[in-house]
Amino acid sequence: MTNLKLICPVAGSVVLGMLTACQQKSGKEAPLNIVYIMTDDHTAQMMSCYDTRYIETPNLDRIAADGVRFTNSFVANSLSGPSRACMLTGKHSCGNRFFDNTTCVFDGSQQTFPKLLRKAGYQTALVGKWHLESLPTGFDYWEILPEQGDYYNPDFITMQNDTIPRHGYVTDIITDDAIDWMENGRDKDKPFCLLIHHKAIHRNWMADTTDLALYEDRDFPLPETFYDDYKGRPAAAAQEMGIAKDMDLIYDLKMLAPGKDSRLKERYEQFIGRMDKDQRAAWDRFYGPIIDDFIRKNPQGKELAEWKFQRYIKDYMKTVKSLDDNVGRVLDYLKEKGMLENTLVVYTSDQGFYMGEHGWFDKRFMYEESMRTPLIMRLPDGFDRRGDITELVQNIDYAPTFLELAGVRIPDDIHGVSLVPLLKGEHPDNWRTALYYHFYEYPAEHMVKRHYGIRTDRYKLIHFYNDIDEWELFDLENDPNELNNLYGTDGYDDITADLKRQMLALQEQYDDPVRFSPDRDRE
Ligand code: SGN
Ligand code: CA
Repeated sequence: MTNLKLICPVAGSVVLGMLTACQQKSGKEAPLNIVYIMTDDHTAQMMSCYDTRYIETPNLDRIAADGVRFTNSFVANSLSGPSRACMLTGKHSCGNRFFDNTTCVFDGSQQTFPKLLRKAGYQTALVGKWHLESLPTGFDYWEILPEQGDYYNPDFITMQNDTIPRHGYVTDIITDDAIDWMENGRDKDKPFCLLIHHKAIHRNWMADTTDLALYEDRDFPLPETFYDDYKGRPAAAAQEMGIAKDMDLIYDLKMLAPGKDSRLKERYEQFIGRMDKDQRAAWDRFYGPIIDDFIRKNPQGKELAEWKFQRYIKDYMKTVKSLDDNVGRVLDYLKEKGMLENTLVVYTSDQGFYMGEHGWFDKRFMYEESMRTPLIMRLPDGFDRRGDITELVQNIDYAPTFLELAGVRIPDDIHGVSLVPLLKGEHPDNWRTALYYHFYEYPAEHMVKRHYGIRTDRYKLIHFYNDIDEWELFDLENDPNELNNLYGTDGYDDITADLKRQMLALQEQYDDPVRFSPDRDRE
């Protein structure tokens, strides 16, 4: 058993001393390392350990095969910055005060799990996407992308606050740096927690030139809800993230041709302008014939919508390929160094994503595809649990999980719950039965209205507010695609009242000042 809490049930800064003492005493126990890999916008539909309709991800599947797959894993606010703030603090957005990507700066003086681990003697490092505006705190080493970063020849901000241009493809570079830190950068006498946080697979899905030719011989099935008409769901109708109406032919789908223009053309030209001669030549060699064919066929209407879907899903999958390969490199490194036995490897994303469901790309909504996020863990020795964990879990749970694994006391103000009992095969009777969600970024890109809500195993209740006042209720068992809004329909009054009561209890528990008002509801 390598669970330190069982060996050394002590807290705070004394832990490392105790670890060493414990290690010496038992002669074999080594503190657990944590390698926490997170990608951007990687949705479970695009991992073969979750969904076999599309891509093969053999390396990600290795993580699940040697550990566990969470089948009910969700975020608290489906957007990058907020999601990262939730996972660092273990608190909902109202607790960490990072509500949206556009107006917030993360207060780096607040409590985070890397800080607590570091205080307990861990070496902590972060490489890749950060997206929290202020510079990272709580890490012995960090190197981050500015904002969203670039796919090709990206700049990195270093601990000296220099911006350094790097040559190559972003997923390779982040992985190189992460492995280099494990090999050469850390104090090998200490346990470590390494955050490898990728830019991939964020919009506009620019694959490595080595992967461009993949998946071109296949046509992928349209999701069942591709032609959703949003009946009874005005907030869903108001979004600007439709593949047919909003996805940009040049920026998103790379159809740059003389005489063609688009709103985001200049942005795309900046991205490809970063490429060196060889990268650019390979890019043009691949997209050139597709552009010619597109111009010749000149698809319109439904045909154009479906053509866009096929291009989108293929570019996305090619970008996943490099990610999967690079996760394989990290696993191979850990194996080669004999470190897999005492390292927890976590793989997740900052949120889920729409792959054409409801006709969309992007995320933000509390609907299933974007509230869900993949979560798989390769477990170290001593944790025999395998297969699926079905309990409701959320990204606020990672911080307390890592703390418990490191033997650090979980502070009382953390909203999340440690997943360690689940990893040990327990099914605690008092596990949560409902999740709270709150999305704030509106008005903003993609125009998804502000909303909060509650999700239980069976039902989801959402309140869209701000410049709209609309409720939605879904029965996830009978309507997994969330097409039929039951709010206010006959026979659902008691269920709705009960969900509202539970939701208010969560809003009070998490101290969310923007909350449901039962008094107004009765008016
Ligand atoms: C960018 C994208 C959006 C995306 C946000 C947030 N536009 O602004 O499509 O929703 O990031 O994504 S782009 O024109 O810049 O590509 S997040 O994952 O970082 O929250
Ligand atoms: Ca994201």
